[in-house]
Amino acid sequence: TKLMQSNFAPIPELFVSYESAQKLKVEAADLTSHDLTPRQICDLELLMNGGFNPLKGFLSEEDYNGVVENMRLADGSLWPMPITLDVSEDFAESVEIGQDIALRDQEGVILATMTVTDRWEPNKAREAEKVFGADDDAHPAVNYLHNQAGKIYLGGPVVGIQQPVHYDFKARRDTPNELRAYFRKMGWHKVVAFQTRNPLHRAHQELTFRAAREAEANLLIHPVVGMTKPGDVDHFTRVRCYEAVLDQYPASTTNMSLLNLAMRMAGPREAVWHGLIRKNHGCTHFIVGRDHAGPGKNSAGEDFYGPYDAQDLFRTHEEEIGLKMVDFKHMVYVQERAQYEPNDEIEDRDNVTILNISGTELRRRLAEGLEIPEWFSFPEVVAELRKTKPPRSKQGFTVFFTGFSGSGKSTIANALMVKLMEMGGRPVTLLDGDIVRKNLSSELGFSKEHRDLNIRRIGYVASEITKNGGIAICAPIAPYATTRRAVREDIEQFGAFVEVHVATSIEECERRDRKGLYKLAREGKIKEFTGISDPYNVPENPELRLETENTEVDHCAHQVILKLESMGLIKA
Ligand code: PPS
Repeated sequence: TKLMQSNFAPIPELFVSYESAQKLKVEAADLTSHDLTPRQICDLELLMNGGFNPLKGFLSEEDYNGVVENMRLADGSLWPMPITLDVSEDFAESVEIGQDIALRDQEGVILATMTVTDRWEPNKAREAEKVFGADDDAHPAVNYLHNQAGKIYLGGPVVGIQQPVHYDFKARRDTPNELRAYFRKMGWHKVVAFQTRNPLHRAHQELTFRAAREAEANLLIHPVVGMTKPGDVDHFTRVRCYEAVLDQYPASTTNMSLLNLAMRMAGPREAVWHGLIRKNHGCTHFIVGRDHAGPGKNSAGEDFYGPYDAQDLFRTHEEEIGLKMVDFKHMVYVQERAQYEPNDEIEDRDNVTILNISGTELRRRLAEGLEIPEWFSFPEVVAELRKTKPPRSKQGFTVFFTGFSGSGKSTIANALMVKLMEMGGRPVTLLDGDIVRKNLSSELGFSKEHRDLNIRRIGYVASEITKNGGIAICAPIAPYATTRRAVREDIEQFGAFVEVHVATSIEECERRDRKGLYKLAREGKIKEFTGISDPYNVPENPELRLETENTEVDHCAHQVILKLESMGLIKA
């Protein structure tokens, strides 16, 4: 095997000099501007600082086709991931080939200019199949491709003006050349990089120690802080966890640096891409684990890739990547020996106790506030995770009542609020239909568009309350199932969403007619009245359905309380 040595020489960046950048900034005021998406900002940062070397800009059509079809740029060099500037059709039509455009961040700060050499409509289904392995929206990057990315791609060389600004963990962010300079200064000739998007526990520490020992290399913990898999622990929490673990490593042999990469979860191709990126950052070795950058299950409930596909593809291209792979051993805890060992190397497995806590099990224990043993993780890491993810009984949540006007939503919601306030512990906000229409949606009527807007506003406020640990009780009619689902998705990022269908029949509501509105609706004096002259989609799978006829309000509210208890949201 060829001896790998870290490359100290700087790699090419796409930045112009400070003086030229100042000049360009002024000149660019007249250019057509593209506002970069968060993912494009991540891509641009690594394009400009050399992390994506040899790319000189967003891919041209020819390079794109080569990358999609056989992981190669038009000049033959290995590149597995399409780095593309997706834009809307309208924007694409507004630019001409050969034109320079300004690439701006979301505050309008100019980061780069790009000469548009290519504009095309990609075959997204093909891209999904070839790059991500299946045209299936259950894959986060395929979902992004179809449902978020613009229809048209623009390609062309980029001139870097400035790095995207980061306000967090500045001292821990390094460009490839900064890391190369660091390795040079420290005299590190071999460096093994560990890619991660998860908090580090004892098993990871053991495996990184082993990797460094095996490769006789220094260690770079290189976590991704750009974009990872939806639902991951946020990077702020993770970096605090990494900082805590870093104290457990010998300081002179290990470093940690944050990588502002937007991951695609593309398994094998992603592993090769990660390798090339680490090579650019001056590393010589790279740890590839089981199911590297795995996207989870496809829509049929199966894995997108085999557990070792990433290792296989990496191995095939190892020479060309220019980085040696250190393959991840699945580490498990052997109780009798009080240490971690590679699962496949335990010979006396029938005579020892092998312990392991999966990611799913860890999340369950955090959600339920259960013990996380010391053999599994570090107390500091567990403390950080518990702060971010308190047990469900301390998290915020939303109770969302839906039903006809006069069904009893408000009355039950009110009773529920009082009961929750009696218990105490979390602030409670009632977003009743009428209150919202007065304070948030006073200009709206009852067309489908207006009702949707009204419900989305309620959902937004409820999601903020939930995020901040409070209880939101919503009680609008919310007649459309798709809108309710959208609100559910907004809220479930932060806490539980409990849909309660107040199933009072339209006949009963009309019989009660508390506000006299049904009479007016029948007379045609109120148009688009839900249940009379406007639709109501009955919830198919609400967390709870309440029959109110012949049932006391108090009892209805109590049923909600019981539901919340059974979901672990409140303690009995
Ligand atoms: S929606 O569809 O969810 O936006 O409706 P919401 O904000 O809950 O408002 C419903 C209350 O407005 C009164 N109202 C009407 N309801 C339904 N259809 C029409 N056309 C209408 N016009 C006025 C009605 O009193 C509802 O109050 P609740 O508390 O539901 O009885």
